Amino acid sequence: MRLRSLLVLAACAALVLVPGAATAPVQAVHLDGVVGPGFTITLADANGRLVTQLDPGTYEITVRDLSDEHNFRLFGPGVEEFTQVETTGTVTWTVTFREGRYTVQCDPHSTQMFQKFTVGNPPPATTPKPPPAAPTPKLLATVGPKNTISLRSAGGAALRRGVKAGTYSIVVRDRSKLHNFHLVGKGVNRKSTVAGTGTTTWKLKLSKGLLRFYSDKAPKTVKGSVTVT
Ligand SMILES: [Cu+2]
Repeated sequence: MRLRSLLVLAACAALVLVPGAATAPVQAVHLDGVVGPGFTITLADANGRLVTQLDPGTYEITVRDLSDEHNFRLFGPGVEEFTQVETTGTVTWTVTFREGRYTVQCDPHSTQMFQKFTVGNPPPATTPKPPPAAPTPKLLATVGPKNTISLRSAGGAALRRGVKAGTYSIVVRDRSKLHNFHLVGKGVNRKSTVAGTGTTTWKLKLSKGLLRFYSDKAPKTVKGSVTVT
């Protein structure tokens, strides 16, 4: 027992005393990349585990490109390495990863053949939010109560300068049992019923041109128009 301890101690002392041992470069961690022969691409560590997170540092990566219709690309902060699509073969890259996000992908099939991993602890990836969809502008269509008809802005203003082409929610208020609201324009032909009253909303696409509206009971007198620009 004592002898063995002494031997271990001696061995340790010998290691420490090896000239240059303290300054020898740190061995690069080895990783394995494979693409093909089918639609698969992987980057794994020495134990065969898919790489999801690594420490910053230098890595030696052996890539086997097994397909002439796929390639292996590795990119991220400070790193851009790739094999050719048309060729197969094995290549070894020495790369230095720093904190950030890295991607392995096949370029022709980058949406289905990829693997992402982080190095260090980068801040969470932020996906820019799409701008909120603009609300559909409203127009107010009114017929009645007497022999009146109008198409106005949502706020009730007259549309003297017309309206811009686009999709609108048109709130139709039919307040007369004698008239209806009939809207006619390029690609538009909608009407409420003459006898009925009430409020409905039409979602319509208004194209450039003249937009006419009238009561089918009195189209010559109960009428109006707005220009779509
Ligand atoms: Cu591919």
